[in-house]
Amino acid sequence: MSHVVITGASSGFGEASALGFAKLGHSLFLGARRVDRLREVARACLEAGAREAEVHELDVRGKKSIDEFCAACGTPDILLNNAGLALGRDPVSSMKDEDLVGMVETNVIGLVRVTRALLPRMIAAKRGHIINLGSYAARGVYEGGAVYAATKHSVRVISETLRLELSGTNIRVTEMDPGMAETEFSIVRLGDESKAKKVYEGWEPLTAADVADAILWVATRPPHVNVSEVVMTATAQASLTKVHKG
Ligand code: NDP
Ligand code: 8X3
Repeated sequence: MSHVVITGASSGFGEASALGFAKLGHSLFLGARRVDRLREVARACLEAGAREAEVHELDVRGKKSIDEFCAACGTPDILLNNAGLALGRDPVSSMKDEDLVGMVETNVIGLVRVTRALLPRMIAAKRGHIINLGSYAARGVYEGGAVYAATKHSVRVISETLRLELSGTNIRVTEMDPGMAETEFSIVRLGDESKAKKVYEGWEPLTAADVADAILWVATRPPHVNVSEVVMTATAQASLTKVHKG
């Protein structure tokens, strides 16, 4: 039985992974801003077989919120740094300042602060697994995605650096880099459900369950095996800018 801490567990990959870990009988500590949604996820996790499922409000853009969450969450065997978002599709020349700051604070600063708060306990326990949600966008660029891709390139750099810094501690670090998946991601990014739906029309994107499957696979390898990076896309997605429709 492992203790699994998940940031951004109120929807998408975080929710699907929580359910997957629940089915294995693990204990869960779930964070996000939408606590009502978290409670529903926790209830489903307990029904699915989780040993425990606790929820705690978490806004990774707030240091105090991170400190309170991390004070309450115990020592993770598995830390899934999943909370993240894209805001807008504007070019650099006209992107909103709030989108710029929102993506950097959430995807980079929040991820590092959560990791920094929990690592000393994991190091003392001489075990653990950090799984960071990067993106296929950590491996290339596209117009209207400069800052989102930059934050995900940063996550990849942080994952690589952690593997060096944690050498000899018995802590594993995995970078998960999925391509386009139909979650609430595009609703958050575009601010509109019908625009979001169009992103996935006419082809079959990844689902949250597909990505959770891969997360569970890396987390269930024997302790001496570290899956460093996972790059996965829908079969129809050949690159960041090429999706086959129809
Ligand atoms: P969703 O929008 O469905 O889920 C995002 C999760 O992150 C939600 O639980 C949300 O919770 C949480 N979150 C966002 N901001 C904060 C915050 N400030 N504090 C705490 N939690 C926050 O999207 P996905 O499941 O698709 O995204 C999960 C991760 O995967 C993200 O890092 C994303 O960048 C990445 N990704 C997504 C891809 C996709 O195509 N869907 C592809 C590759 C990577 P709440 O709003 O309740 O706080
Ligand atoms: C999300 C995938 O291609 O929209 O991380 O940037 S993409």
